[in-house]
Amino acid sequence: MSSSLKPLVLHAHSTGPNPFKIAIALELLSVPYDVKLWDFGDDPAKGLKGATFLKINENGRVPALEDPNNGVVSWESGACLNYVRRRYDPDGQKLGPRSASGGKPSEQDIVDFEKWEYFLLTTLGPMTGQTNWFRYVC
Ligand SMILES: N[C@@H](CCC(=O)N[C@@H](CS)C(=O)NCC(=O)O)C(=O)O
Repeated sequence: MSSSLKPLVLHAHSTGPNPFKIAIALELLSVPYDVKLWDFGDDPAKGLKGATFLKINENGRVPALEDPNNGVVSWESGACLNYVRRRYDPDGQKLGPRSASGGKPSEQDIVDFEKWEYFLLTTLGPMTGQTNWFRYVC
């Protein structure tokens, strides 16, 4: 990845698992990024529900991702991941979707990518989170 890129800012929480998905994608693509950690709660300067962070993500959750190279701000891990893919892996060489033959991905290749992406985002991630929460926290 070009060394002239300004580091992206990945907004995260020290124990929250969702921002890791974005960090993994950025690492895989060698895109430089800095992590900014926030607290849970509504502290105006440090909290996810505080005025400063709500200007970045009005939904008050991490991950959120800022790209100072073009001013794009994204949040929700799926939206962040898809932004990173489109912008920094436009041919899908590292993250996909890829075709087995090396040509342009077919509609089936794209669906095969998206079905696992959505399974991760809507099922595996949330269910794993609930299991950990109810087994270890409650
Ligand atoms: N569906 C969201 C979930 C985001 C989420 O719940 N993040 C947690 C940390 S991993 C959070 O910010 N929790 C704080 C809260 O819900 O107030 C995504 O995939 O980005």
